[in-house]
Amino acid sequence: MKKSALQIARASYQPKLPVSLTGPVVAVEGAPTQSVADRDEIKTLFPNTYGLPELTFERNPNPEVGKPVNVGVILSGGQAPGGHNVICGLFDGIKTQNRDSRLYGFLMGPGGLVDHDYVELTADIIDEYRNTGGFDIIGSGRTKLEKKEQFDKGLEILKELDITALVIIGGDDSNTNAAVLAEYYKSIGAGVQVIGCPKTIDGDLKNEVIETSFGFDTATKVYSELIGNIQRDCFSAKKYWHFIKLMGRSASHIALECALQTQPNICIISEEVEAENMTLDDVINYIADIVAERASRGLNFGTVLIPEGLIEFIPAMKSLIAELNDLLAHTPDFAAMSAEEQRRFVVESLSEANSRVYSSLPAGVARQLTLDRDPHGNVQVSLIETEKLLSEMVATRLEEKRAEGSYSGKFSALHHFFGYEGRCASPSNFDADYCYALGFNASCLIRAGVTGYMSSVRNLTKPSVQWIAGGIPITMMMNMERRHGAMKPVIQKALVTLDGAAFTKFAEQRDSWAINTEFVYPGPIQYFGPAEVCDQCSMTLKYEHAAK
Ligand code: FBP
Repeated sequence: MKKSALQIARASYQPKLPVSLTGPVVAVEGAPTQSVADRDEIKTLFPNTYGLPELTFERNPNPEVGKPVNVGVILSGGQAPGGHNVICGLFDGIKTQNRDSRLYGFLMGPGGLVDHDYVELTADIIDEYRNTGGFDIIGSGRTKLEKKEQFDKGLEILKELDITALVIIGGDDSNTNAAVLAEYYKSIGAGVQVIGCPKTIDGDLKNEVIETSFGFDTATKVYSELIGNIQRDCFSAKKYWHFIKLMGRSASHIALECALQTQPNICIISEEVEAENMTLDDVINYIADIVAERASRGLNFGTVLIPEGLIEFIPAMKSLIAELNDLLAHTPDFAAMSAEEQRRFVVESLSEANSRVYSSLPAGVARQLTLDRDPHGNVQVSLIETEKLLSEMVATRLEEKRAEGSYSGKFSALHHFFGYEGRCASPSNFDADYCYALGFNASCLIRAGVTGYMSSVRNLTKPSVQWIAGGIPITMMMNMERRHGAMKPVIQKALVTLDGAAFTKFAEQRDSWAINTEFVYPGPIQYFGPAEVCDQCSMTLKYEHAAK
């Protein structure tokens, strides 16, 4: 395969490991842990893997030679920059322990385990993928591993290949499944450890002990570059309002980080919309008022950042979607109905208030809310054109203002959606190092003999040699939530907190960004050059650390 000059140069980058992982390690146990909520239920559901201690790895002065181990690895869910480096780190880790160790990749996500679709990852293959973006080394998928039959079927191939540890690289849902699988294999004495790795560009798999998920850093840098480029064009031409939707199915971390990096005129944060109990009209008025104010100063241009998940956070929409989820989960023949029958069925079956909201939506958006959920039961918000919905409603509101005499500007809107552009980008130095460390660290968790743990690398605002490596019991991050119409144990999603350091920084400045034009142009990710350009972590991480 032909390679670009950057790919060739980048292949020889050697990711930096935390100093504790640069030689044999010993696992130091912390105190026993508890789940973040619903402790009795989680403890009952995970009798074998609940309450385990946190682990930290330190250099081992008296190492023993490691035995060879066969390990399986799965990439699960949406792509995130750095996934290949997790696998490279894992490969190098198990080979460092014993060169006869072997790594098998299950193909196209968790489905590969169930369908016995796999490839042995040899040094030749691994070397082709060092420091590259994408998940194409083994592919990814969204099959949900949740049934005993799937676990048993997977165990057959694990036994056949003599695999005694499985690493699942995924987001909150996939790591939830990893915890359930770990518990099951432990309960039947299967002799297979299960280790998770925190992946998602959305940045919503984080907590006190997992500082960030990998991929967030690179993806937000790519989007910020693009937003900066648009802002420079916008400031040059001075004639368009750009409505830019940004990925992040649920939490608004991506939009917030990009706002901090680029200083747009407007950025909507879904979590604030929910907390302030804002209606769709409130959001429209907020945007239209800023557009009108800028127009009164002769500024008929600007940028609006919109988080992909906004629609689900508008309280009336949230209640509608929750009822729809239950309704659809209990209506197996829904997919067989015609579009017209579906609409009538939904309107008649919903409660009065939700039925009214549903009927008031543009037909395309309403229909999207009833289409197939992803395997984890989520509405596929990336398919809803919120950026167009908002700009059309803003245009209507501005015409009302014009009629009232409070607006006399020009409003010409352009639309963008940034998501897929960033998910497979070549990992930033931060993600290249972080991912390699997460994978290498997973090999140490395997060596330590534990199961149901997530690979954890902390102290991330410091240079990578000072990072702290260890493991966190996944049950520690869990609570009970309603999914598919039933209560399920899941990893608690980290939403933007309105008293958090990143949001506070944004809120302090946004009124000034709205009226004055204070755009920042971050430019493309740099891989070679001064550390202050190449090795910076995300602003979210920086502000969150500074506040500790
Ligand atoms: P993960 O949570 O699996 O990392 O995926 C996140 C995401 O990139 C969201 O931002 C987006 O809504 C979704 O995946 C898109 O899914 P798909 O790749 O299936 O189109």
